[in-house]
Amino acid sequence: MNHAVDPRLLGQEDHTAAQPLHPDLGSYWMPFTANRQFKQAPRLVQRAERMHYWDVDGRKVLDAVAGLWCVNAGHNRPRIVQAIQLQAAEMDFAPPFNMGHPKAFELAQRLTALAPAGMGKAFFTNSGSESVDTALKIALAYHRARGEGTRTRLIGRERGYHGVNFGGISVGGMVANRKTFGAMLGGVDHIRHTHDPVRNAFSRGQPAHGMEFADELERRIALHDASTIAAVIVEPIAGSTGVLIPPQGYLQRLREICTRHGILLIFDEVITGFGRTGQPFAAQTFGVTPDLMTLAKGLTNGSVPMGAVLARDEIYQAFMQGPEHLIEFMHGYTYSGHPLACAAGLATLDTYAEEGLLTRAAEIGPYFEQAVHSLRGEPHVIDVRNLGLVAGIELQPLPDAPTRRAFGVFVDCWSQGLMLRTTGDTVALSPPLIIERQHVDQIVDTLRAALRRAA
Ligand code: PXG
Ligand code: PLP
Repeated sequence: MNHAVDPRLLGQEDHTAAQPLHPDLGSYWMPFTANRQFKQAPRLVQRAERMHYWDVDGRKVLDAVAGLWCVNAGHNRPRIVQAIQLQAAEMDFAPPFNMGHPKAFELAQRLTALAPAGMGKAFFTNSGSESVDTALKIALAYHRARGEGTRTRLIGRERGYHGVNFGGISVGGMVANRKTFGAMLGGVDHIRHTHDPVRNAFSRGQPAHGMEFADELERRIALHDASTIAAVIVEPIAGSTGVLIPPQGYLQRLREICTRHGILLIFDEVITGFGRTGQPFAAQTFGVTPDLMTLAKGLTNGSVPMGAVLARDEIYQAFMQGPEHLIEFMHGYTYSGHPLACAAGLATLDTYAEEGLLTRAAEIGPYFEQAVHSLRGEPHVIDVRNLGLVAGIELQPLPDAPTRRAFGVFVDCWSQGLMLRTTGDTVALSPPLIIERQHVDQIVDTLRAALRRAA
């Protein structure tokens, strides 16, 4: 056996000499992918650094989506890479039930210190989907622990995305993600989405119209009675369904209604967390504090899978009753607080802090806003919306072929050295927070040219 240190660990690798990798694609059933289409013309990346990927043929590609809304500090940041390497060598795994390791406690402490005041408890998961299901279970168990076990209903929103587990798709509002999977959770209802292009197209920041959409919650409460409702879950900004920015006053009104009726408000901040909106969390940007907050993605800068649920202290305290030797919340994952993920999370928070990244979107946001709104008037563009370092550019769908126009733009941009994301007929931009003006220019110039070529 060869025990020599791999030169890549010593930073001595010559990337120009890297061999192209062209594996057989047959066995992998790819997630959320048109498998047959992809395998005919695969897009395979092999290496990444800061704002860029390199594909298996060595082509450099600018990353305008932070991987998948997660690599907020940019790729392969040395502190994070090193923390993972050191942790892997020191301790691979620690059982999370009735055992612990210091980094999990330290990360919980550091994370809650970033959160709105009063959200002092962190429960660890391995993904956003698990965070959502965990938060829904906390909400149900919380009411029961307080003697309000009739509060079993959950309320989501149309065009919400809350991951792919059964709880998440039940409260979610993406038809395609739901329709094939049967009855899902019972006792779930939805309020309407906030997209209103007739009144709000080409808004910069929060749109002016639509605060009253929150009043639908009052109607759901009137229908079911507050005593049956446990929680309402929304994304502060709906990401996956096309970057829908909340109208001014809307989240405040949701908060006010929930508080008045004793209903928990859950913010799903899987995308909006960790600096995307110009503050550590969108709750702070919008000045609305939820009761529970779901996190993932930027928590480890995308480097090791990890999610978390942050809870208000009173919620945790409601569970801390009964005999002390009994488990208070019957829930947890084998990999909750995994050492590699905790090490990556701590190094990620260090990187964010050292470089001021959690507020950087507020600094470069105005330049980004100006640039994306310059696409107004380009072919097919029917709306541009933005906040912080996230934007949606909505295209007129091709007649009888929804999504195809945007997907064509995505493929074109990829061929021109730019990776973006499309959802439906909306192009989504959510670049790493280390982005510089020249990258913003490259993104908008490349996209503009692709729009002018688009069918
Ligand atoms: N909640 C929100 C708000 C999300 O955006 C999840 C939960 C689920 O997280 P996991 O880690 O289980 O994937 C997400 C994830 C897209 C896209 O195309 C977005 C996500 C996932 C996949 C695709 O916009 N966000
Ligand atoms: N399925 C089986 C058979 C298991 O034993 C476990 C965990 O012990 C799980 C599923 C859940 O796995 P995880 O804790 O990684 O979510």
